Amino acid sequence: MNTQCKLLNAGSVFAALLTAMVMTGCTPTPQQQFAARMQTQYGIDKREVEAGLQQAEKKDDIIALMTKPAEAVKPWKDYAPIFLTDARRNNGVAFWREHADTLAKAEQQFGVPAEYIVAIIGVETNYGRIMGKHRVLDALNTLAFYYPPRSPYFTGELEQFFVLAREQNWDLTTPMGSYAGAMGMGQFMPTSYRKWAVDFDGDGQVNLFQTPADAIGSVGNYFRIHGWQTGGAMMLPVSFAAEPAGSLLYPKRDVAPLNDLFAAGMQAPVALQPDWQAALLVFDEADGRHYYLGFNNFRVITRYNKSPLYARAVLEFAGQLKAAYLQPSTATATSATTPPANSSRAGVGSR
Ligand SMILES: [Ca+2]
Repeated sequence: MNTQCKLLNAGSVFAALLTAMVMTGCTPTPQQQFAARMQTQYGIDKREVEAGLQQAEKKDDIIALMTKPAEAVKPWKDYAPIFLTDARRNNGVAFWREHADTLAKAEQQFGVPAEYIVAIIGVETNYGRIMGKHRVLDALNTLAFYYPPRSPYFTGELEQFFVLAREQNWDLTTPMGSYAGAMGMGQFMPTSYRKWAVDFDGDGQVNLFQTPADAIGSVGNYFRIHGWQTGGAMMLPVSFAAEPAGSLLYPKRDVAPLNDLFAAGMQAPVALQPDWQAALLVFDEADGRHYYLGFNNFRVITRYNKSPLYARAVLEFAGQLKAAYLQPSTATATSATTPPANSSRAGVGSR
């Protein structure tokens, strides 16, 4: 018991005036509690953790950015042009050509076609061009301690960041990332970095910031771990005579047998078995509202970022990349008239 606590217990006449100080002295701050937990659970000296946290800054701009993620407000017709640009596609084809052997190896090892891995790295960071301008320590510190709606999640990520930094021998203040703390070419959160990032070039380090091979292998491994089925269906347009109930739409209704959708009047352009499984998606396109089935692999992409808009952008971009990769003369011919990459946004880091 410290001196201030003794004063309070002794009933000192000054006790009331000292209450605020006493409370500070007797009750550990959230940061002190965090540091104590890091020592107990991970064996990292709490004084080191407290010293690390003292280097962290609270960033009000990060809290502002968290309140309105782009994909929460934009319909597909406005969302798609942000990611599906000629410039990004040409960058993707160049990335694919440069790392063709590594992508082929990843496809063989994880069962994920190259175009999906190239699409993810393109949508996330435009092939390492935009990996985030925030110190990861600041981002996670801000969201763990000063953003109550997501505090439990980001406190967990801050814990994993301290452990990751120790494992990777990083200075805590060095890694840069998105405003949510996602890092590297594939924008991995600390938990994902520790669990699923792989050393795919075999140099003994897992470096998602500077080693494309590690980023490629890590995205492939992430998809495989989250249930990617090689050759599985992705998305299929369907229609309804009358607007289906909202309870049938993803994510309220997840991937499930199609019986209830057929019962609601769903019509598909190909024959589907009622016991096949898919989620029902809706997108507001330029010519109105359209429905689609999203199959297992579509949902796997949403494990990278939960937004169906994001998953569709990855899916369509992958198709464009593959077509351009197989027809190199077309990609070259359009490059002279393409606009610059239109994105200031790194991944928001749900993975
Ligand atoms: Ca490596």
